[in-house]
Amino acid sequence: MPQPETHRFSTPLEITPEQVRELAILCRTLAHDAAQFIASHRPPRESVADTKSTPTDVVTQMDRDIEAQLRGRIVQLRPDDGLLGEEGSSKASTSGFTWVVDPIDGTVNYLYGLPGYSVSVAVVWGAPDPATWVQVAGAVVRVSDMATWWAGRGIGAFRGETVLAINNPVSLGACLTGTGFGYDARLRALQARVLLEVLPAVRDIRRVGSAAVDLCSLAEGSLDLYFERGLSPWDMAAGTLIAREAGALTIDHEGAPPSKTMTVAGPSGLVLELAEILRKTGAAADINDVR
Ligand code: LIP
Repeated sequence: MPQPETHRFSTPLEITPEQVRELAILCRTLAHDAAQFIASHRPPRESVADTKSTPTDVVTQMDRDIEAQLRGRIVQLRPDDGLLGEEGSSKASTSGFTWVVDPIDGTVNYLYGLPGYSVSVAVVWGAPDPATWVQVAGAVVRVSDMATWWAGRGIGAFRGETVLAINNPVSLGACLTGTGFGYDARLRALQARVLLEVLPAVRDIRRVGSAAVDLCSLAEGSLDLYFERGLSPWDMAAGTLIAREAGALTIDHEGAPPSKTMTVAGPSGLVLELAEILRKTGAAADINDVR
């Protein structure tokens, strides 16, 4: 008798390294083609099509067009898989696999013509929820220079064909640390307070504007450490896998899997040190309670 879908998704993932690699290469191809389209079709002066959670959380027509293109290709190539996209795509999975896509991560950079934006494509096993998903493969392509980072579960992380490995700085004080800020002014006020504690403890802070690029920069050693509150599944689905396959520990501030509440990534000892500062500063506090 066929098992209900929920039962099937709770079964462990059984997949060979060759199958993981095939999925990783598909992520890479989809992200690469989308990035190429963006690079060749960006109008000289881009404009805002709409806003989402707050007036500063913008969406452009390109975000929507790219998500529609990714959706079309995924449905055609992998009809049984589910889909979750930043611009609203949501399709249930009947295979157990779900694609988690961010058509443009770093939309504000895209809008202003700054280089830190990317396409992120990942495939996960189970519900597309960072608390429970099994990340299988993912790719991030930075549009400005077509830098391509990709990884598969258990097969490593790569930039092009180069194997990636994180840095191992001697102390927190030696860490160039990436972070980002949310779109809600109350959250930003809290994030500014947290920075008062973090900034003196690290080498310096970088705010590039694309969480996916930050996590890949960590993977290749152009950042040492990364933390951010407020990431959605599509911001981190490919990036946290790439960082982990390059040797990073990826957790929330309490040691659970990364979540919207907090993502901390880097060498394990330093991640734990930074997580402790984040706990002490109340970085994950309810923003309604923050004064
Ligand atoms: C953005 C990020 C950025 C983060 C923003 C936002 P979007 O994604 O990746 O680094 O700080 O809060 O989530 O909205 O451009 O796809």
